[in-house]
Amino acid sequence: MPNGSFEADVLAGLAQPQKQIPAKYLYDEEGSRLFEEITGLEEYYPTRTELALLRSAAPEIARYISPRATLVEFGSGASVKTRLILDAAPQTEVYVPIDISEDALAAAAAAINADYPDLIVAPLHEDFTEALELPPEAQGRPRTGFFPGSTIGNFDAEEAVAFLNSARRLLHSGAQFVVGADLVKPEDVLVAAYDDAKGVTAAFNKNLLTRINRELGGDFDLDAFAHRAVWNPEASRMEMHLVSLRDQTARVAGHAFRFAADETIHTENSHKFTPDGFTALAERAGWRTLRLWQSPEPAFAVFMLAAN
Ligand code: SAH
Ligand code: AVI
Repeated sequence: MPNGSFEADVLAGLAQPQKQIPAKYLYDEEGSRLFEEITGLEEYYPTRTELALLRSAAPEIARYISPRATLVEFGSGASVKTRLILDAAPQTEVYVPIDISEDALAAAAAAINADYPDLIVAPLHEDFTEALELPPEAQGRPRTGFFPGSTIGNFDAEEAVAFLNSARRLLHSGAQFVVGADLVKPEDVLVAAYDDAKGVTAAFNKNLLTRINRELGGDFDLDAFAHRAVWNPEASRMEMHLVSLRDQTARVAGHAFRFAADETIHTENSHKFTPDGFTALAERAGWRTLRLWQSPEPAFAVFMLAAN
C-alpha cells in the first residue's frame, strides 16, 4: 500500500526542527487534478516546453526503442506525454505506468487502453522509489524508461542517485531511459511558475492540509496557512512551503504540533539543473548520456540515457 506510511511520515516530518512532509503526498485525487490544472497555466512553462521538445524529438527517441519493447513510465500522471512516444514508436507492445496516485493512474490507464487497442497496458500502483519488479506482462522484453516532467527534480541529489540506480536495476542492462529535467533560469520566471496569479499552485500546496485533515484526523485551519514559493540559489531549487500565519497548535492523529507565526512546513523541492550537472548526476548512477535535446528559453532538457 503506497499510502501505508502517510501517517508515520507526516508525524515524523512535523516533529523535525524544520517541519517537512514528503512531496509525494501532494498527489491524492484532488492533488493530481490540481497538478493537471497547473500544467495548463501560462506561468507554468515546463509542461508545454517539454511537450514541444518531445514532439520534435519523438522520431529520434523512437529509433532507440527495440521491437516488442516495454515502456515503463515513472510518475505517469495523466499519461499525456506518453502518447507522443507511443505514436512515434508503434513497436512498443507493453506500457507500464507507475504512479502513487491511484485514481489518476486508473483513469490514465483506461484512456491509453481505449486509444491504443493493440497495446498491453499494465499499471503499477506503487511508490516508484520502491518498485522492485515489473508486472508479468513486461517480462522477457527489452525495456525503455520514461520519466518526464522534471519529477526527478523533486528529489535531492542523493535521492536522485538512489532512484536512478534502482530504475537501472528495474529496467535491466541495455535499457534506455528518457528523462526530462528543468534547467536553471531567471528567478522571476521560476517564482511565477510556482506562485501563479490564479492561485492554483497555492491550492495544490494547501490541499496537503485538507488531505491530512481527512485521512489522518487532522484539524489544520486552512485559513491560518499560506502558500509560499521561494528560490534557494545555494541548492539550485524552488521550494514550496506552507506558512503559519499566526502562533497556533494543530493536531494530527492525536499528536499536537505547535507553530510560531511565520514558521513553515517545507512541502516540495524542485531542483533546476544544468546539462552538465544532470549528466554528472546520472553518471553517478551508472547512466551515460547518449543524446540531449534542449529548448530555447524557458530552458528545459530531455536526456536519452543508456545503462552502462
Ligand atoms: N509525468 C507527468 C506527471 C508529473 S506530476 C507529467 O510530466 O506531466 C508527478 C507525478 O508523479 C504525479 O502523478 C504523482 O502522483 C507521481 N509521483 C510523485 N511521487 C511519486 C512516487 N514516489 N511514486 C510514484 N509516483 C509518484
Ligand atoms: C511534478 N513536479 C515535477 C512538479 C514540479 O514542478 O516540481 C510539481 C509542481 N509543484 C508545483 N507546481 C508543480
